[in-house]
Amino acid sequence: MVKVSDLTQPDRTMVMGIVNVTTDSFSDGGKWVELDAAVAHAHELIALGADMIDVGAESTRPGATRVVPELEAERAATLIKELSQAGIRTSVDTMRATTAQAAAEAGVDMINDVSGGLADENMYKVMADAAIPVCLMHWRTVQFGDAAGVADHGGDVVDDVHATLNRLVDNALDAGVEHDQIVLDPGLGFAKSAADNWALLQALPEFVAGEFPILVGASRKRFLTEIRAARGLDHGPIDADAATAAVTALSAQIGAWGVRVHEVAVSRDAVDVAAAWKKGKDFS
Ligand code: PMM
Repeated sequence: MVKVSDLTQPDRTMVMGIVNVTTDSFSDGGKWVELDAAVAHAHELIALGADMIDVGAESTRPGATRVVPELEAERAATLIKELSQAGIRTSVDTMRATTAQAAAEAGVDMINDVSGGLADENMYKVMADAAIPVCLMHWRTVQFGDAAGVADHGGDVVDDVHATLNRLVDNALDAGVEHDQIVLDPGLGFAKSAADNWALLQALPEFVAGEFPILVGASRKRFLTEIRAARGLDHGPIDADAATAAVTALSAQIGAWGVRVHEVAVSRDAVDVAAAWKKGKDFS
């Protein structure tokens, strides 16, 4: 049985590099769809300091159409098998139990479900049977698969995320997932306004002080591109890499378990800075 502690970095925040083998992810879609390119990109991210690779084979970007289940499972499992044989730790970013199952058979180390297990009635059982860590993310939506729009979080987004994550944890525990296999994620950008995202980041210390390790996924999201847009600068997803690294540094200082990022090098620098800062000593 693999536990979250097996993936935890002893003295610092864990850096998860993203490789999306999709045709339409909002920032890197289409680029890594060929297996060789995806494998090479994953190796590059590891060389730059990623601790594990999050493999996504279905985009959740607003307006995305869902990938045929068999194709998603095959794309994800093929890449995961290749990486796992090369000794690279992986997670699978999926809302489908069949894909999670295929990934588990291919040697994946963690199941990362942006629906928190709610999109597929078989997911919690697959998670429990796989006996590996799971990341349960907050996403309030009537229809999983499309992150468009801003959901009604009942007045206080922080309260809603706390309450919903608690419910997801209960679901997972009831299905047999172990307590020390659960990571939680507030789900930045998923049906949330920029104000919602900032409120959640402001509340990050509360989340980190809770019972479960916290993963932060801010990378290249629109609320970060808005910072440069407000100053009239270029503000494509890639232009948000510096803001992403700033979120990483602050999340690391607050004690987040991990960050999920596209541009690994700067975020790894940021977590190393936070670690050295905390210790008051260097890395030699
Ligand atoms: N964001 C995206 C996809 N998967 N998983 C977790 N746990 N947390 C996130 O914030 C998250 C995620 C969307 O970003 P992408 O399309 O660039 O992968």
